[in-house]
Amino acid sequence: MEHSVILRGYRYSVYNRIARVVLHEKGVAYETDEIDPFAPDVSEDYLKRHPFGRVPVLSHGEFDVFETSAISRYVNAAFGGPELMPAKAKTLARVTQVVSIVDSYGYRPMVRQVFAHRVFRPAAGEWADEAEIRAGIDASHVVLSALNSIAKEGGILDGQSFTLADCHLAPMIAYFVQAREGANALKAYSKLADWWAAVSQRESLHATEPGLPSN
Ligand SMILES: N[C@@H](CCC(=O)N[C@@H](CS)C(=O)NCC(=O)O)C(=O)O
Repeated sequence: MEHSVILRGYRYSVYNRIARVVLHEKGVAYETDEIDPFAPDVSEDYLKRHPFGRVPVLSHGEFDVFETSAISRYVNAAFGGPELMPAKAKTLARVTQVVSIVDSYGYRPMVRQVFAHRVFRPAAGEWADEAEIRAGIDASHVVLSALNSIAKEGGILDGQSFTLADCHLAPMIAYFVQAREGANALKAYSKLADWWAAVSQRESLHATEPGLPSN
């Protein structure tokens, strides 16, 4: 009997979307369990699966895994479909580097500051802070520059190959460029902008578009 796959997460979460892109690219059928990690009443059951109370968690039968980079590697290894991790050591290092850059240095400025304050919070009818947007754009430049250097080197982020680097980066950039300041900032990094022009057309991104809240 096949074990069920359940993605437990919040529809607007960029990390949730990363996991969805990976599942989609691998052709894995899955159910969703909607969990809002910002709600005051996250259930005890969920906190047993994710003691830090973040999203997402992937459940495959009895097996639960949290941390999106672990989820994406697990899905890539456990299921058929296209291989999303390169075999060559140096290319593999670049993929893991991009996943880590996005997580450690990109998420906060690009998503929590720029996208949240310019796009999401206004859509949800919440107060937004221009200073957060400015600080987020300032901090994003070093991230975009580092990613652009990796794209320039070739091998990954070239719009033709497709790896977990694309799966992790694309949902972040998709949110970032919804802010006009984000879209303008990306233009200065031409290899990355070319990559985004190609990758934003992928079926997996269209299929996982989360939309915005309406207030
Ligand atoms: N390191 C975690 C980060 C996940 C994360 O931060 N998710 C956000 C939503 S995009 C969240 O759950 N935030 C809830 C909070 O900050 O309390 C991962 O890779 O899964």
